Amino acid sequence: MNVQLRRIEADAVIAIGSNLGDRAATFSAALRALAEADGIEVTAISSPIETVAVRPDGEDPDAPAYLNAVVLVRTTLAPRALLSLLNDIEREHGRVRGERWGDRTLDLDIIDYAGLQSSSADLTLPHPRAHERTFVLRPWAEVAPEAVLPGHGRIADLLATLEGR
Ligand code: PH2
Ligand code: MG
Ligand code: MG
Repeated sequence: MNVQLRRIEADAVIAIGSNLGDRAATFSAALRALAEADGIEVTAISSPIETVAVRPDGEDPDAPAYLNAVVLVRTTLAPRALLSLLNDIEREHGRVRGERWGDRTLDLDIIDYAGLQSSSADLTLPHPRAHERTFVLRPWAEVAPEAVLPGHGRIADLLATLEGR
């Protein structure tokens, strides 16, 4: 008997950010690492956009500017396995964890995982601040204009409100 096991695939949304070093080179390397990882298929990559750094107390035009983009994937990895893969890729690209919202060579965040809503110490889904971040919503809307952020509604509507449209 030929039994084939097919792992269940989920759609996930990953945000990528960098405001230190050669941001474009870091993006390319991180995207390559994602595409080559087991259990991940990259289905769309937004255009990279340059954005003003957001700190806990608001935008900081004096901080190095970010490059931000959003990547859509299909994955057989469970949320925690995906998170640990992203943490590994961050580490391989010189990420040192320091100050909250501090400058970083590479940040990879899970924004949405199959519409799941869940919270634990190491992972909250969807990303708890995605709904208020134009640097996430704008590139996401480029590759998935009809997308919905669980608990918050259509991303196109969230973006229009944030951008005062
Ligand atoms: N990420 C942060 C904090 N601030 N600002 C911009 N513009 N882009 C980011 O990706 C970003 C940020 C924490 O993850
Ligand atoms: Mg982040
Ligand atoms: Mg992060």
